[in-house]
Amino acid sequence: MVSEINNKIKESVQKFLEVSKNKEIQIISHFDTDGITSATIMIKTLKKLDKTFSIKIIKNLEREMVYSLPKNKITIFLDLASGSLNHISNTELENVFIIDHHKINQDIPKNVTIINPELHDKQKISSSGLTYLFCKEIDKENKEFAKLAILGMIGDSLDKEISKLNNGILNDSEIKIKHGAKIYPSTRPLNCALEYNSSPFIPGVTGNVKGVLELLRDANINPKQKGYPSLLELNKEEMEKLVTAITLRIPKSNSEEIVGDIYLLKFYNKLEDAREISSKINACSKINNPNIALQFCMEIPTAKQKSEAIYVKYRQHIVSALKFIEKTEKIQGKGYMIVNTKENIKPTIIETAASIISKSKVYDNGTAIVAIAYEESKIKISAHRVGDSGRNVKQLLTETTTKFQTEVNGHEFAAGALIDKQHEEPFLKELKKNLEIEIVRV
Ligand SMILES: [Mn+2]
Repeated sequence: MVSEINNKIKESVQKFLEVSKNKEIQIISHFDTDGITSATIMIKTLKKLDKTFSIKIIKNLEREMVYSLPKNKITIFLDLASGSLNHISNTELENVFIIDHHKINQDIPKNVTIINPELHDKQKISSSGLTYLFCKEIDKENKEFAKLAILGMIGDSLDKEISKLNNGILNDSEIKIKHGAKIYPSTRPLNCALEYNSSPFIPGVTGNVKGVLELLRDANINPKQKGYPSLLELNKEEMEKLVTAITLRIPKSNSEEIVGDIYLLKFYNKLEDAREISSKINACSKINNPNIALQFCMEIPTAKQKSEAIYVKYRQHIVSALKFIEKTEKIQGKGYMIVNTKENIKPTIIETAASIISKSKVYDNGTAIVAIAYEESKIKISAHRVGDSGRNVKQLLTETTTKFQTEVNGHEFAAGALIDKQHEEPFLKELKKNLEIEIVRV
């Protein structure tokens, strides 16, 4: 049976091919892995069609930006814009295409063609997956881009949904799947993988060489002549022992968080762990430069070393940030933990570190984690909620920052804000007060 969204994709492709004849195209995509992979699929497809296009990678779609776009081009928004339809309906952009999976905030304006599962079956699929289906509808040969769709799925933490996709992406992608501990990269020696791995975050092991060696000893995995084996080289018994040793160090975890599918794909002609590639794209884009992330994603030779250098640094920053948070003084109470890292953690890293901590099983479900870092004359606040229920951290930050004139971004389980450093003390006071009075809603 052909699903509703498939029909929508077919229709949209027909319309796109019609209206884009002899017209320039502008692509605007999000700066995370899903956005970058979506953009790459689109760029490669348009190149094959010999179209003229430009590309912008952005963090947020701001009103001014939408207004500043040339009106007579074909505009394609990828992995964003579903929540900005109000801005788009007020512009005179002639032809807008949106491929996205975020929440839709209003009726679809006349100038917009939108592909979004929120309007159909609400299937959990990344924008890269949708962009892939769109581009494969343009040309079946575009099957070669399926692996990019998978990387985007992983980037958006939709790994568990990959095996449920019933639209051929997985088959098209020629990805190899293995089962085992989700420590990545599974292709490199285990001691290195464990030291820099942060999802799952293993207390006493992540970022701790001594802890890594102890864990490997407990699992009875010993170095061979050329060093420790990679995860992929383990036999069944060794894998089981490794999983047990990890589980013992994260007692509150459930097995799904430790064990799962490992995805292997060819990248720059080498078999690589998809989690590693996805994480590298994310790091390059967010920490350094979205252009390098795009070039890496397109497997352009000159981008390989550059991206590796950025990624190595990024992982070191993350690991030392986690170590710092583990050791430093925290403000803790019932259902919350506040950590003010001041100038010790880079503002570009704090959000990722807080997110890892919130997923780490070190804190109980429902706990609100608020991490703070200095960003020049401002302080950056990143709030996360552990698990599926508990405080709405966006609401918490919104209520706490009303006096300090700022905008809170995010959702109920992860939110962020930037306020002037002069408000640091009053903010912390207000935050503590709000955390103390708010009763966890079940
Ligand atoms: Mn996405």
